[in-house]
Amino acid sequence: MNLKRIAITGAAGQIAYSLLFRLASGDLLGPHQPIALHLLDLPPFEEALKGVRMELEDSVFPLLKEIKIGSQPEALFEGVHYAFLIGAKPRGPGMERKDLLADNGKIFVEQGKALNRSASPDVRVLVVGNPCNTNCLIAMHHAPDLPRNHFHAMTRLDQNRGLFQLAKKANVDLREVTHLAIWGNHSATQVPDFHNAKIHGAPADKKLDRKWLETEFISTIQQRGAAVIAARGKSSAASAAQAALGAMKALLEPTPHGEWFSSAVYSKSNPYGIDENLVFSFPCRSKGRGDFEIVQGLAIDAFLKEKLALTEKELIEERDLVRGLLK
Ligand code: NAX
Repeated sequence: MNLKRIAITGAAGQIAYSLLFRLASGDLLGPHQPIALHLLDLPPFEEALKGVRMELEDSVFPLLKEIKIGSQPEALFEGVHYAFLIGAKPRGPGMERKDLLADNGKIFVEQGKALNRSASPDVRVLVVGNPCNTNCLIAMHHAPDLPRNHFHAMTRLDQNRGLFQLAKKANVDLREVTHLAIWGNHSATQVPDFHNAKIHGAPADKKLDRKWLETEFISTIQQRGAAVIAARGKSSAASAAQAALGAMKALLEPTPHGEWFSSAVYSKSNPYGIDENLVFSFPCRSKGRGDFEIVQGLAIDAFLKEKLALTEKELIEERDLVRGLLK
């Protein structure tokens, strides 16, 4: 079997530390697919990457045939089939959102160009580093030779958080909660769609108190990242790695009939009237092998429509703030 190459940026960071060992053990591509891991971080972290490489080696994963480490995106993205773009600068004290957008945006200009030049043409890209929707828009803009539908930003963790809260409230097994889509931005304006979500196959808003869904449920999901930081002193890491795996895996396997998953994708020609030049989270369905479509024809009730407008507005504002990086 041909080697599949997987790039991970921010590879010395905490999400990567939870992700790499699972990739190496076959959690993404299965127990027969040999892989190479390409680990990218900033120059001061190359030493730390050596340590990560030693640990991967010492884990004796039979599927892991090669490990590359470094800080040059173009060299590290060479021939990669999957790219997890996790590395980004955290928001520092006193830093405004627009500063974070500008700083991190520059990273994704460089990485988009590098993917365009050296990744495999069928590469699938998942942007995790925040603000992930707009970073993804920037990366795809600078990779004009790669199809835009090969780029995703991660809202899978929000979906997973929502599934858990619905199952807990309804007191049902996690597997009984399905069809939960997240719309819009991976931020506090995101819209967890309880109207189309199902519990035991019936609409969640028929099974649970509508007031709870509109208030506590939505705000718990929107604020969950902050709640983890407040409790743990660090942002979500293992759950983010689990979500990143789930997000990429969802693209590779055909979605079971009638179901969907959330992913933030290019909004061109979307069937919901959202601005057509954003990376916006929609319910998606995979045809397998990395190809997907946006699920059409879902009913959006008046409450959710209003929320959708807010998250769309926020993404348009983010795009305006990085206008200079989208030339
Ligand atoms: P860490 O600070 O532990 O690690 C980030 C790593 O990225 C560091 O090692 C840093 O040196 C590296 N890095 C920075 N700039 C880089 C560049 N230009 N090229 C390569 N590497 C670079 O952060 P971690 O907790 O792993 O989080 C990483 C990112 O994920 C953050 O932006 C975070 O906000 C984002 N998240 C996104 C989530 C999502 O659902 N989309 C959820 C989890 C997480 O908050």
